[in-house]
Amino acid sequence: MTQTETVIREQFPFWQAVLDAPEITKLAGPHAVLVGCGTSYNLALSLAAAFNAAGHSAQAVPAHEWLRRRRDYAASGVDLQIVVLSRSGETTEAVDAARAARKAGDPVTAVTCFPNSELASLGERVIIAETHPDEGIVMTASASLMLIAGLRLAGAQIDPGSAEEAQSLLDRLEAKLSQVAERQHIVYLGGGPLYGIAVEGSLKLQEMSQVVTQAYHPLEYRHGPISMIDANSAVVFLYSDETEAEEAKLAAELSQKGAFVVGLGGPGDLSLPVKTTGASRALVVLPALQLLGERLAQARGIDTVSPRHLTKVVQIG
Ligand code: F1P
Repeated sequence: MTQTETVIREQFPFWQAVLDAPEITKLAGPHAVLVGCGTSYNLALSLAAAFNAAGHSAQAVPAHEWLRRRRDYAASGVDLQIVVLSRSGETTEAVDAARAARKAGDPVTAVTCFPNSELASLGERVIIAETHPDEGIVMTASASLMLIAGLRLAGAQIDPGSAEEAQSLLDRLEAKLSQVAERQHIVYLGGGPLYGIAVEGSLKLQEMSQVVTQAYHPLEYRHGPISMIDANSAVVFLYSDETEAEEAKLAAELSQKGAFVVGLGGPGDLSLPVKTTGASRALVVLPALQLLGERLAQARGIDTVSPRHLTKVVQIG
């Protein structure tokens, strides 16, 4: 088993510590701006939806956008706080966003995997999600762990069976991956809290195997991107329980146009039921998408421990 796969499979015992951590309580206070880069930004996208659904107004903004173009994302004079997500706690834009917020007097909550990081030193409130020690450049276990921390900050309900279902979904998907591995164009669709996870699934695959991917809110896909679909496409459909019926019609249309549709939580050429509903479905499907990235990389003979052009931390001098 590769190092990346080992970390993906061994992440579940780490989940429990973050699920149980007594210091992670629902965030109080004004509108929350969730910032991060790469995977951490994708988590922010998913979490902003979870915050809003749980009654706390929130938005996700890439760290550099927030740092340099704040006026384009929030009207001046509006009370807000920022939640900065960064596995390393050392990413330049994330750290600078936290520093700028402190200077502006906005409360900062830091979510990171490293207690001695620069980001941790800048947070008024610091949430540590300890990750698997062997995790490499590509974020896998840490993404799930920071998602759990964020869901708890949002006050979202996390289904107690989430870890068990995530593990079972990962195994069920793995058993049927060969038809996806043959395709060269992979599309991820998900709405609400699953949109950030769709973008994250798509990023994993790009990072791990340099496959051309797309990620959209489900019904947006009909409005142009559908022109890309042919027999070379696979679609990973992250169904929302509330909108499954209209999403299933789109899935059928995509299959009919030649795509191989993997339905997580709904119908498809391969359909894998998901019991967990609401925002915690985002958590349940994430490890399966991580393994999908790794398997597709393996099928292409790519070593995901040292992915092309990537480093574990992006620090801009
Ligand atoms: C974020 C990130 C990762 C990406 C790459 C570089 O890091 O962009 O998402 O995979 O390894 O770093 P962090 O701010 O969460 O540490």
